[in-house]
Amino acid sequence: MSELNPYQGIIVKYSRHLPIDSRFIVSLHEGNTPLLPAPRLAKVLGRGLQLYLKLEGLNPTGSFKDRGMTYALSKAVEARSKAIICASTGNTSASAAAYAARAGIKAYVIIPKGKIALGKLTQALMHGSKVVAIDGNFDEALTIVRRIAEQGLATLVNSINPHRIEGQKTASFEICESLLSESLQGVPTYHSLPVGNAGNITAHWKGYREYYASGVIKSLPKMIGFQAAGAAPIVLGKPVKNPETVASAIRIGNPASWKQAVEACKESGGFIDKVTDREILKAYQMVASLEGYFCEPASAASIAGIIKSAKKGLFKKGDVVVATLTGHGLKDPDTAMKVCNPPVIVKPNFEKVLKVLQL
Ligand code: AN7
Repeated sequence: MSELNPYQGIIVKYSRHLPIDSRFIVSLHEGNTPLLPAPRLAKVLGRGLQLYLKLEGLNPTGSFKDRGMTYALSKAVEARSKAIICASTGNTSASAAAYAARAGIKAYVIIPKGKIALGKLTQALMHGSKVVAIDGNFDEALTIVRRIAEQGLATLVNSINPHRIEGQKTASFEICESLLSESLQGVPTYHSLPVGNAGNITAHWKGYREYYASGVIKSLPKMIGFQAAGAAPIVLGKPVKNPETVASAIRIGNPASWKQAVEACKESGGFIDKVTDREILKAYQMVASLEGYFCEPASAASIAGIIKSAKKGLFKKGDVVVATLTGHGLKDPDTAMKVCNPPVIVKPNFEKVLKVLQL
């Protein structure tokens, strides 16, 4: 471990849980993200909730995907793979492209045409991946990618690759450690996540269970997941053929980890519910304006879900609630600009500026 840089990413930190020969580690020093208290937002929710935001947008490529990708790429390199492939609603492709660049191997990315936030597409292109946009949705892209991987042409790095789930579980480890350091017994009462392909909620539950089994924590959180109302197959109990939502990251109609996510919620005593685009956009603006952190729309589904659940009377006084903010807001400036008033344009004149500022 270097003295200048003691933190070297999740594989080094959690080597016992993520076994690999250190020669093969591909890392951008991901993880170690803040667990930020959100007192102003908590006050709006009432009931004396203790709300914390896990800022996964502060990972190197701006989303939680980096945790799974560092391990998936390291394992691909260990297996002497020369190329990786993924289907993506955006963040997976950005992360896969970055880690493939770091590893010096080729990345192939299949995306739904016109449905990827600009920042994410820019990342995939900048990192030198080969990007193909299909005139279809994420689920169709994943079907094609699976076939390519089955033919042995490239290593699949979507979350059906078990190494992705292994890496992503470290977010739960960090949350437990942060809460233990605040003498909160290390475990939230509820953990809220947005649900798309359902890999992340599956991974988090696995992480909590491992820490419980090894005695680090003495209880388990209830896992609560939220899909966008127009892309809510798990809530509806059947695949959605044409998923639609403003939260493009979770525009998924047939989640790969469907069964595991349902199990996680059931085992933990939680649930999966849906939130409307209007609720998502409201939560999106509230996080930014009340807490000073800018997340992407899909991430705000976790907060919209907490707001909806609070209204239904789910929480008790003193409950500790963690929401994962999965991706950074700067990835999707187009959606942000649509919900904000544009700046007023005036002549470079002192009085005119004062008047517009209403000062
Ligand atoms: C910001 O990038 O599926 O339930 O292809 O980017 O584990 O799928 C992204 C998913 C939540 C949902 N928040 O997580 C992809 C992709 C953000 C995301 C999710 C995604 P999963």
